[in-house]
Formats: sequence, structure tokens, C-alpha cells
Amino acid sequence: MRQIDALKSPRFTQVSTFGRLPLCQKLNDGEAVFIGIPFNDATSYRPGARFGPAGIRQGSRLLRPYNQFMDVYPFDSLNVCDMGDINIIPGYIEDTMKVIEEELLKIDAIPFIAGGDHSITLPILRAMYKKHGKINLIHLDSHYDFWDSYWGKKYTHGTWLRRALEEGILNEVVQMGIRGSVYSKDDVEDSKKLGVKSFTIRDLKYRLKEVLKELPSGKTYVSVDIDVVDPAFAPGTGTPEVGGLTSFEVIEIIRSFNFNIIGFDVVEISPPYDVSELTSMLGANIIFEGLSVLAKRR
Ligand SMILES: [Mn+2]
Repeated sequence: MRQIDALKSPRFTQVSTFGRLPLCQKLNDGEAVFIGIPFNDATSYRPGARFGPAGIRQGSRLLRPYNQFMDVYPFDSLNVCDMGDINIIPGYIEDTMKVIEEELLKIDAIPFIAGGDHSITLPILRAMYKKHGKINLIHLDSHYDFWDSYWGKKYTHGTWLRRALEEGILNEVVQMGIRGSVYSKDDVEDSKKLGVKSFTIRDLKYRLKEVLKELPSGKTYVSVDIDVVDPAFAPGTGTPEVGGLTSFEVIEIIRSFNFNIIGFDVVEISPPYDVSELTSMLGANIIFEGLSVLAKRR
């Protein structure tokens, strides 16, 4: 058990890693690894998600080893370490996507990733597909993210899901938390055309138990856009939408997951827009809960 004991601790502790965990010493250290992807050049509104990994590490310092609600010690049972950040190429979305995919393919451990804007999820899913074949996606977000293009461009933080669907790398796709104004009625109807199960914020608030029964089982990737949470709880994000989940609700939803997590990301945290580290701390706790789900199923 990794106890933090002030008397037994070394005189100098590592302060800049996720959960104050050790840095990974080699490529395939640990059963699960924390990875930062500090890229935000595919953002359409507020920037700053490039500082998400640093913010989440900062917000993770108060995490303690035991999850009392899940009855697990996720860091210890999964031997988690911090890999550091992937070296992205500022200004070059598609080149960066190649780098992300290549780097993730080198790692056997289950990645818990801090973004970055949501465009990073496309190359992550490509890597997951190469490792596992077709996978399910649970997507917590206030936005559909399956627009065909923005400004005539195919690779943005609002189009990654359409690309992943076109590339045929996904089985079941379930979205949770959709809300806010959209461009047209087509957005709503596209979800059926694309075969995506989209649960709105009303579905989550009024009939969550039924929604949770419709989640897939089997190999599943989880992508959490922090804007699924209400800006009152998570103000530090790029495209906030009012009327969202509370921080308690998002954590309870994650605790209820009962499938095989093969990867997990928390994206769109923009520390420059944050207040009192609220959003960064929530992001760190969401990763802690995701690790706990994985540890619980071990
Ligand atoms: Mn979003």
C-alpha cells in the first residue's frame, strides 16, 4: 500500500506528477499510465487546453490513495505511473495526430490521458483500434462532436467523432450529457443517421438509471469532455454550456461503469479560464475514479 507518511517520506518528494506518483521509468511500466497531451490548436472558441495536463497534475496533489466508495487503492493495484507529456507540434493538427497515434502504439499499459482539446481523441481511438480492433466509445460531453467540418476543415475538436465513425473503428457509441443551442435540427437527426446513441442532459437528470442500463459491455474507451459538467462546477473550459451535470453526478456516473476500460481521457480543461483550480481538481478526480473502476474489475 502506498501510504503517505510524513515521518517515513523521503526528504524531497516529487511534486509535479499526477497524484504525486512516480514517473514511469521505461515505456511499459505500470498497468495503467497517466499521459498528458498539451494540444489545443483545434479549438473553436476559448483556447488554453494545452495547459490541461499541467493543470490536472496541479489539481491532483490532494488525491489520497484509497477510494472509499469503490473500496480500491487504484494507484497501487494498477501500479500507476506518470509517463509525462507527448511532444505535440503546435499549429499542425494532422501531424500532431500522427505523433499521438505513434506514441500510444508504443505503450502496452492502459492510458489515462489528460488533454488537450477534443481533437486528440481521434488519434487515440486510431491507436486503440490498432491494438484491440473495433471498440465501444462512451462519450460524456455537452456537444455531439460529429459535425462534418468547421470552416471547411475536417480535423477540429468538433469533428473528431465523425471522422472516427467514417473510419469504421467504433462499435457502439453512447453520448451522455448533450445540451445547449446547436446549429440546426439536422444535428439531432444526424445522431440517428450515424447510429450514435445520444442521451441528453434531460435523459441523465430525469432517467439516469434507465440510461445506465443501455451502456455497452466489452472493450470500451471513455472520453470525458469536462464541459459535460456545469460551468458552475467546471468553469475552466473552452466551450462551456450552462445547465449541466454537477461534479457529484459526473463522478457517480463514472463509478457506475461496469465494462472493460481500455483507455480514458479527460479533455478540454483550460486552466487560464479556471477559478480556484476547480476544473483541474475535478479533472484529476475524474481520472482517479476512472482508475478506480479499472482497479475494481481486476
Ligand atoms: Mn464539448
